[in-house]
Amino acid sequence: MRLPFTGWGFRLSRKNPKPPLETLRCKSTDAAASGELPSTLNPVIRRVEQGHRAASFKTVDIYPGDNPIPPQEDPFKAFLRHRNEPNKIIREGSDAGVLISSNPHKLDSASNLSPTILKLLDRHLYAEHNHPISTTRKLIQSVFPQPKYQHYTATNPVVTTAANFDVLGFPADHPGRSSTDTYYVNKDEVLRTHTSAHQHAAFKAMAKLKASYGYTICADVFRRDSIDRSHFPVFHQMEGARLWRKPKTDSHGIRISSFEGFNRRIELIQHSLRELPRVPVDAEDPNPAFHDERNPKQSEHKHEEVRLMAAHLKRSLETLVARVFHAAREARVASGHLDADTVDQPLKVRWVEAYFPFTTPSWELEVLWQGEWLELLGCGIVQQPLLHNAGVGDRIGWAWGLGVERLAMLLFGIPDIRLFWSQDPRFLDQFQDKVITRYQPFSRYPACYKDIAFWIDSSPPTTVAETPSTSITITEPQPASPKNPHSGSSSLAKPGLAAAAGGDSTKASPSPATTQPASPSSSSSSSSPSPAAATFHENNVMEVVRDVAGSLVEDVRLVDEFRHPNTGRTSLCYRVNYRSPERTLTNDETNRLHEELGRRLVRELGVELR
Ligand code: FA5
Ligand code: MG
Repeated sequence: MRLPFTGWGFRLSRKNPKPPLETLRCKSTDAAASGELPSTLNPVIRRVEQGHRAASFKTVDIYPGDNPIPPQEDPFKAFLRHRNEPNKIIREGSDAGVLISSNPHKLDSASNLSPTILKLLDRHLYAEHNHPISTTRKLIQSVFPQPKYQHYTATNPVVTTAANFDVLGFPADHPGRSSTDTYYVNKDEVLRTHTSAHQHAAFKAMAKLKASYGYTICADVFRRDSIDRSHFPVFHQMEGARLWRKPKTDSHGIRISSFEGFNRRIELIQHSLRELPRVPVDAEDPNPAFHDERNPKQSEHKHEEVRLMAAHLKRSLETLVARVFHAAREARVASGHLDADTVDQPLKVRWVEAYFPFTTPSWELEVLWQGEWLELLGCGIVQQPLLHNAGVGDRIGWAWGLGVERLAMLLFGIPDIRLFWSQDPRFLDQFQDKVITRYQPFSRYPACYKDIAFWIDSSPPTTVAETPSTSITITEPQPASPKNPHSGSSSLAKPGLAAAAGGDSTKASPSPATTQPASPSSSSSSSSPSPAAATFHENNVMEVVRDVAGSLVEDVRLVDEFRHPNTGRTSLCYRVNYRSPERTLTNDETNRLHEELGRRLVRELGVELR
């Protein structure tokens, strides 16, 4: 069944967008946009003071042009280029490095890349013809049509820590910066944790684009996270923004005063709002457009501007969600999974106040899907210093960022996030470009649960970084229900303050002083046990599991935790659910994996098996 939407016909200018150089290139017909992004900017540091939300926004060069080989290139980097073995950690003497997207990177003591994560680079699922991630991207882009919106993809996953965090005003102690949450290439570079890492570059590009007032960016993003059916260390995000500039002249080209310019801008936003279609969405939105303490507006912005921009942002995103869910419902009806009556029920969504360092006020959008609130996206009014630093300080506007898999799972009825990475033709052959079809499970292979228990410290007291899943309750693993891909994943919808770019704000993050980044390719190289006490973090267990068993593990959860009354030592027991989405695992195979997991946990995290 083909989607009934208009807007599918926009031109995708490059079929296989694999630019050879540092990326985030405009894929548009606008000549100004088709080259490199601007490479120089004066460093400006601005501060905005908003009570506890004080933040600093830095300007740096995110895209230093063509990344030409410097005349005096570091010999080891030259060696990496010469070896030309992409996405593989190469060691030579005391040096270690990796070639990613044709760029050599040296590793250092901050590096925590693993072979497993490196294997997942360069897949570019968002550009793979017929792939559900690619179709979902195109569906989202169709809601924000060219040429008013430029559509970008960013193939090189390595960004500077400045681009990922500093430019966006992330506080120094934000949990997203922790090495337990983020993949560090070295102390200055990370695998991007969100597409917002490219906001600054995209805003800089907008300064040159007369015909456009917004953009979308799609890319893969990387987070050291828990393991379950809706979390994978790589997933896709899509980001969008829309700006309004303050006119300097009236409709006859006659110069107007700054005051008049403000009034005209309000009229422009009003006009854009009126142009948006009204969609049949039942939206719960109990909060005001902004709230001085909880969700403040920026001092530069007028009340009316914020009210109108918030309304425009929310209606645009409700339109997006309505389109996606309409397509999902049609596919369900076509496949006999839903009767026609259910189709007519209005879609239920709710707006929740949120916090992102780079927007204020901010919100998250949740959708009621099969009885559960599911978080789809974060959004807000762009922090003005960010726009100033990108050369578009005369404009104001909104931005959003969403998880593409979250939408794709709902659209196609795909129950397990690992399936998106499958190269099994029984999966891939089910999908066609720009066609929403219901995923037909080709088989459900048996699960094999195995527990692993260990002491995490040799001497009291121990601090276990708290995560939502580290409750002490013993839970029986929930069998996956193909009808409800999100059953048991209540962490998907968490009202309250949101954490941007990973680093769940509900987690206690280890302080920088006690944070112990894994050594380069921690999983394979470290032979001396690191002290587990005080530095233990659940995400490190997840990372070892991923390295040992890759996508053969469906989920991992803490099922028991206790403190020994005499010694004060803490014991944890994790249940690892081995299940391949593509074949039956043998007992021997899972036993071998599980034993290897035990050895690696001892070696790399310094735990003591029980
Ligand atoms: C961000 O990453 C912000 N950069 C979004 C943003 C952009 C806010 C622009 C304001 C302006 P967050 O960490 O909440 O926010 O992630 C955004 C979305 O990505 C989530 O709502 C969810 O749909 C998706 N997402 C987050 N973590 C995962 C994960 N581990 N697996 C799959 N999808 C995820
Ligand atoms: Mg969030």
